[in-house]
Amino acid sequence: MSTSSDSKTIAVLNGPNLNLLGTRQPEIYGRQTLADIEAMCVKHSKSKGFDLRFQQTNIEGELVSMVQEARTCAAVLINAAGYTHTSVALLDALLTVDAPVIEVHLSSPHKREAIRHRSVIAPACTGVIAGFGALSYRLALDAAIALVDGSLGITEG
Ligand code: DHK
Repeated sequence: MSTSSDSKTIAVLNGPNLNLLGTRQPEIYGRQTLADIEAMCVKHSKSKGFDLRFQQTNIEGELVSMVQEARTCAAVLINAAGYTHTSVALLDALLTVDAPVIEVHLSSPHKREAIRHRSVIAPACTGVIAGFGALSYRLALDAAIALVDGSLGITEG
């Protein structure tokens, strides 16, 4: 959890069923628990000088509220899980975030059922990192930090 100003905080928001990581279809999502992923993200972001706000909910409206509360953060990583493919409310919330937003997935949705091929939230995201299991989160943290410190040189898109 963050103890300093939000400008040095990255929010990592997780949607439904991700609390079951470790036992949920491990052949797709891996064997690491969400607590394992949080610990890895805290350690990695700390090594880069950022605090982390790591949250999970199974409830769509709570995820929308978490996005609203993250609007003052330096960057937002979001694995919206099933809501990725359905939630206009989440898209609307993410469109209010000025900071970089990175869409994250453990699996590669494009390799899976057609229903997962469309991301409703993608228009609000700077980019997407998917298919690398728990490593997706670390790669997304690095991408977010590079966007925040300007080293990517990308300001639009
Ligand atoms: C997680 C889920 O729960 C699915 O609904 C998405 C995503 C994919 C993931 O790979 O992290 O389709």
